[in-house]
Amino acid sequence: MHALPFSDTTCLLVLTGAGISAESGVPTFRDAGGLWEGHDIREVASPEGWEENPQTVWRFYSQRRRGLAKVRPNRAHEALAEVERKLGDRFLLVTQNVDALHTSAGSERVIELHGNLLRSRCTDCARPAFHDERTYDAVPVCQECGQGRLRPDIVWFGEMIDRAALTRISKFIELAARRRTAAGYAELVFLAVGTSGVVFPAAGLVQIVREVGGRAYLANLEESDNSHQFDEVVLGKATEIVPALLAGAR
Ligand code: BV8
Repeated sequence: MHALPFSDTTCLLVLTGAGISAESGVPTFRDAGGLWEGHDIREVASPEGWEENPQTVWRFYSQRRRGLAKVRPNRAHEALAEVERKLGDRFLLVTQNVDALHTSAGSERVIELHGNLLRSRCTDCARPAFHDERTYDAVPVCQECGQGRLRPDIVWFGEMIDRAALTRISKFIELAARRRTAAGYAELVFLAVGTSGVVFPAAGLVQIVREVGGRAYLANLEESDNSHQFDEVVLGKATEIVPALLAGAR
């Protein structure tokens, strides 16, 4: 089993997808074959689906909120929280997952690129997104403005990713790329875990890292859509391969 090439100046950027939470019992996007909990993805995870049938969307997200009550972080989530404690600001974790399991495992330097299942926000007023574990059969009205409808604080297909999040990621890459190893690489290692490499802009990160001279590793159960873009692909279950890959972190 390979470990990542750590030195005491290595910067580690990690991207996780649904596969890292699979062993915690959270259904992946891919295994659903595009039919999450019996719903067509577009129907429940797009602005069009929301406009057409907000109630169906809330039933879908309520079902997933209920599912979260039973799940816990696994050894892969915990290994990433451990590495963050060692590397500090030389570490950044970007997740496509909305299950908040990285935060529960103790990770703090986390960017939730696609939002968070346990937050809701108003479609109309400027009320900031707020922690919300409630489940809804009918579409809730915002208590603050009395007009808007509450929606899950999730980025749906066709919706923009938070600009500040993207800026934070590119700054991390830029800073790390300025430092070179003796072998001439950027002091930047990119590790993607449990993602099919289908959804953008997350799936485009490997390309950006390679362009600045960073090294890219994929830890996944099987080859992904963009496996060929990685320096190395380590196949296996996240709870087994991620702790081993991170063993040399310092
Ligand atoms: C954007 C929220 C700018 C929902 C999600 C046409 C019109 C509009 C947009 C587009 C377009 N064409 C392309 C786009 C861009 C679009 C996109 O990428 N589409 C894809 C489908 C082609 N992206 C967007 O719309 C993004 N916004 O681009 O804005 C814009 C705007 C308008 C027009 C153009 C551009 C927003 C994307 C965010 C979508 N929201 N989630 C929710 O989660 O409730 S994405 C959804 O897919 C989930 O977040 C999920 O995480 C994500 C990706 O899936 P993965 O995480 O990779 O999970 P998956 O199941 O696919 O794979 C799991 C992997 O794990 C597998 O490989 C498996 O082998 C592995 N695995 C399984 N078990 C294990 C394991 N590995 C290790 N161990 C195990 N045990």
